[in-house]
Amino acid sequence: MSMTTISLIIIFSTVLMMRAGLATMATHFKCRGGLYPRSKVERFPVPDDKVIWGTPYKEYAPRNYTSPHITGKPWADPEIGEPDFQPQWNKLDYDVNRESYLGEYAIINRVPRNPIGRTGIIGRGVLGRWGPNHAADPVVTRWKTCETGGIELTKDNIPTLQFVAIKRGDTGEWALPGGMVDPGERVAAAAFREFQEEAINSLQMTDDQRETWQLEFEKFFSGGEIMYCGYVDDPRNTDNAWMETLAINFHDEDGSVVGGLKLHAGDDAVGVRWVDITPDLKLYASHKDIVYEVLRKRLSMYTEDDDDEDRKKRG
Ligand code: RP5
Repeated sequence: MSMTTISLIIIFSTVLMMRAGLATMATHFKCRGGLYPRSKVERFPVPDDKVIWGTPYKEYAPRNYTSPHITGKPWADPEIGEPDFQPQWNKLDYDVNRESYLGEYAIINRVPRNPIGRTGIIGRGVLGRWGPNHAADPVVTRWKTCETGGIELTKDNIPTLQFVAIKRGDTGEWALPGGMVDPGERVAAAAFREFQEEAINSLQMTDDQRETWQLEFEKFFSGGEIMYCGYVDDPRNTDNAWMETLAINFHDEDGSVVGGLKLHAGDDAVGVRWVDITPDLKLYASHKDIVYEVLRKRLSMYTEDDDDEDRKKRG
């Protein structure tokens, strides 16, 4: 067996192991049990076999909790039943996207129902929108390099993919530098904006600095590839409000564009760094599944390019 074949086998079995996968993202692990974030509200216990709505759970009596902090916020919906609030569920409601990537969600007693199942709490918690709350997640990647500048290979001849992670101010967990899509905003634009705010601290830049940064990186950030769109197992989800995201991978194959980026945590982030994508990675919500998916795709493209002469010279 050639070295390339052995590497291929190791790469694919590594990825399979790491891929508890996107399937597990579409269920509740992090938004079930314990205290609801930033509150003293206990979620009603939901055993594994009672998550899906199709399984009867007569005793189910979740508390109703909507954080007082979201009341009146421009990014938050009013309460259901308020006379001026006539939401168009499952549609683009003027500039608020109330469509779910998962298809049509049910409206029960005038309130959207979480399409994945029970979370142990009703209301909106700290989420602004009833139903889907849309986010965008940039996954900025490069290959890990060695001192000579070439791609570093493990003893099994596998390259290590790195991505830009931020440390969230609210939970202290490492996460993708994503954020909410503003009403009317394009998702790709939101991903680029969030990266600038959280990983580059563009909010603290002068106008000139921002303009120079944008000129330099706009081309790179216009070439992203969608890697995932769908549900996020976010600890803030409730039975009536949940996170969905579109994750876009911006990959710097030879590390020449963003490889040398100066990272500065900004906005809601308290830390930022390049992180190796390894099997023991721990990330916020279901971000681990997203980065594993990016790794799977990048490694399969890397092996397709295995005969790339330039790369061999670089390595
Ligand atoms: C996650 O929450 C999304 O994947 C995205 O990373 C993030 C958006 O929420 P904020 O960071 O704006 O709180 O579900």
